[in-house]
Amino acid sequence: MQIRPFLSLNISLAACLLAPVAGAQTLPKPLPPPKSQDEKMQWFRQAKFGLFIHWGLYCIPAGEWKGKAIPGIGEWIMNRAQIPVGEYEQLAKQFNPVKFNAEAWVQMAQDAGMKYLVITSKHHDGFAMYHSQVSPYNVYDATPFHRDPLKELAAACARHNIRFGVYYSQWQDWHEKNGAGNTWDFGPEDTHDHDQYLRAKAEPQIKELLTGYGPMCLIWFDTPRTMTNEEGLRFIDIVHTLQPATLIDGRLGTKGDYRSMGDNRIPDSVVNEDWEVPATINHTWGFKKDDTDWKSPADITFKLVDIVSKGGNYLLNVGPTSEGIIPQASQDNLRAVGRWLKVNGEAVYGAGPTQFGDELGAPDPRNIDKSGKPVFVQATNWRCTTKPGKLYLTIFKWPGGSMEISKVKGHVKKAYILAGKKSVKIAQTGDTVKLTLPAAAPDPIASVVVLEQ
Ligand code: JFZ
Repeated sequence: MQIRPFLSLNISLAACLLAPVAGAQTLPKPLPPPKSQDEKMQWFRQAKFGLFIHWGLYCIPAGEWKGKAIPGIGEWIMNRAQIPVGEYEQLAKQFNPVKFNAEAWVQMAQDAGMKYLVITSKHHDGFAMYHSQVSPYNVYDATPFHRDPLKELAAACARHNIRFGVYYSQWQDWHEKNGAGNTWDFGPEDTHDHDQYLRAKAEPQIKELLTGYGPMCLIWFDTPRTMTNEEGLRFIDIVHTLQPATLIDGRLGTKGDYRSMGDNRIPDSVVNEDWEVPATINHTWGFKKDDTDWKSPADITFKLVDIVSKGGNYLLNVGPTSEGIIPQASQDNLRAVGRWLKVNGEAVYGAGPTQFGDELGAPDPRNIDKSGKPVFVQATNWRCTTKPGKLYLTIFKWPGGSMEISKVKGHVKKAYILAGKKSVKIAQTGDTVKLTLPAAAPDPIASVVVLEQ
């Protein structure tokens, strides 16, 4: 039994007393309508770094079905192994992640320096990870767990000042006859009545998510495939009516509030619009027991600063286990990034893209790809992020002694290392600035030199 302050005031005392501690959640009211698109995007432009969470029944098989390893991303196992609905559904009876602790997950996101959290409310497998009234195929009604992890996470996010959002697979739903994607149970796609599916399940579930979980920072729609513009507009209408401040990602099939890049696809150069890269910390979204190839703290830090220097946001994923635990290695690596951000976050949060561009790399004219274009060779020595009057040079390959920056616009008044504010000697001739640096890198991951103008 949940307390929903803005839905029902009529909760009996007995129900309150019976509610498990973790289930008794108070949630803030949704945000007022933004006055402009800039105002709507403001938190997103500030946030830069978010936690993506893929959690669902697929974390139980964790990449293995009937003793066989199933290749590909973990959350696609039902599709990849062509598991019939009736068999896949049985997983719900085993779902009992008793170690799940919303507070601990959100604390980890906070320690990692992440400012928003986006969790799968329903992935392509059709299983709702929240207490839905629309379909009993949900974590509250169909499992022995009998809790609503999204409600608990939304409340923990509110306590920690982390924005809460959900992923929702609005087109593919392998559990439903009229959803898209399941042709092994339900026959060819052209025999599915997709519109019926949208009206009977996807749209009502989006309404539930927008009314029962407090302020929703964004909805992350995905894989629209053949969805029409008109069908997309119906979702936009629901979002605008119920929570006008909620952002819509770039995969609704109809224009959203920002662009979603391909998975793990960081663009080569600055992209001058609002955008985000969804990315894995290993090679899967949903937990797979044999994928332990974790991105290191240095790699994640580079990718984050690289993305910010190109104007985007980094939505980095973890795949919790069927016990409800975020794999320890992902936690450790994310916390190491958070320690770096504690010292150097000024170069990331709210920072704009580079003033330069040449430091990002260049196409190699001797190396032509299949489409006839020269292959872009990324440079990784340093990145530049900006704020009014300030250039942040995040240096990954410490030059030792000195470093020259050319094409600097305007006069540099002073420079210092962000960690400890230790002053750096500068000499500017025209648009070239020479920095005299300590011989050894101050930080083994990356050191930020601030140029003030
Ligand atoms: C989708 C999902 O199918 C997948 O399971 C996961 O949730 C991921 C975040 O999103 O997969 C996609 C969707 C779009 C692209 C790549 C993978 N894309 O545009 O490159």
